[in-house]
Amino acid sequence: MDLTTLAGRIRDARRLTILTGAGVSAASGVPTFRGQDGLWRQYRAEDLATPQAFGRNPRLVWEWYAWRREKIAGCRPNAAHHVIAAWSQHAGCRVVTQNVDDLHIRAATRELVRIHGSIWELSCWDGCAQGATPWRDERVPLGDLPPSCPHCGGLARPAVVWFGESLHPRHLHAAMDATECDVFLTVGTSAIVYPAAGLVHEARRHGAFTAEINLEETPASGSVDVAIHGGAEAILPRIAELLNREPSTPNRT
Ligand code: BJW
Repeated sequence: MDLTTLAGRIRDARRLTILTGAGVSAASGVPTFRGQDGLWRQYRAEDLATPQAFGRNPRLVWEWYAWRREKIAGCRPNAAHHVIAAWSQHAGCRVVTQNVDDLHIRAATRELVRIHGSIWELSCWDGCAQGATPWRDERVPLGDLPPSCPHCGGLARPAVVWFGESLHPRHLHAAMDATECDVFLTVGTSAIVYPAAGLVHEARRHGAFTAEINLEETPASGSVDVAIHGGAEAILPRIAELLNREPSTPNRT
C-alpha cells in the first residue's frame, strides 16, 4: 500500500528530490559508516573523519581512505543507483548525495549534488592557493602515503567534508534549493548527520510529501509521510515498476 501511494506521488510530482546515504551503496559492497561493517581496524568513522584526526595522524587517516578507495574501485552501481539515474533524466528531479563513492556518477545520474565531496578528489591540507581547488586522482593503490600536493609539495587531504567542517556554500545552497519540491525521498541514510539530516524536515516545511526508504527505523521515520522498510536496491526497482505500468510516467515536465 505504501509503495503504491509513494509511486502515485512520484508520478504526480513536478519536482522530485532524492537524498541518498551510504545504505544506497551497501548492496554494491561499499561499507556503511555506522553498520556492523563500519569499523575499520578498531576505529569508528567518527574518530577518523575529522580534521583533528588528520592533523594528529595523517598517515592513519590516509590508510583508511586508501582502504576504502580500493574497496570502492571494485564496486559497481546497483539497482538503486540505476533507478535513481533513470529518474534523474526527467526535468524536475534532483539528487543530493552524502556518498563520496561517485557510484551515482558512474550510473550516469544528472543534477547530482555531492554535499560531502568525492573520495576520488584531493585538495591541499597546507592551504596553498592552487591546491584549494580539488584535483582528481583515481590511482589505486594511491602510492606513498600520505600523498602530497602537486602544487606546493605540502600534505594532500581527501577532498571530502569532515565533521566540524562547513559544506561548500554552493553545495549547501543547491541542497537547500532542492528541498523546494513536491516529493522528497530520503534513502539509505541514518539521518543523524547534519545539515543533510535536516533537509527532509525543510522539505516538509515547504509542503513536500516526504518518504523514507531504509532497512531500519531512523530519527526521521516518525516525521515522514511514508516510511518503507527494506533495501533500496529492492524497493526502488519495485516503485519504478509501478511507475512503468502507467502510460506516461513519471509525469514531470
Ligand atoms: C540501507 C541499506 C540498504 C543499509 N537499503 N538502507 C546540528 C545538530 C547536531 C550536530 C550538528 C548540527 N549541525 C552540525 C552538526 C555537527 C555535525 C553533525 O551532524 N554531527 C552529528 C553526528 C550529531 N555536522 C557537521 O560537522 C557537518 N558540518 C557542518 O554542519 O558545518 C557547520 C558546523 C560546523 C561546526 C559546528 C556546527 C556547524 C559536516 C558533516 C560531514 C560528515 N562527513 C562524513 C564523512 C565524509 C567523508 C567520508 O566519507 O569519509 O559523511 S561522516 C559520514 O556520515 C559521511 C556520511 O555521508 C554521513 C552520513 O552517513 P550515512 O550516509 O547516513 O551512513 P550511515 O552508515 O550512518 O547509515 C546508513 C543507513 O543506511 C542506515 O540507516 C542503514 O539502516 C541504512 N541501510 N543498508 C536501504 N540496502
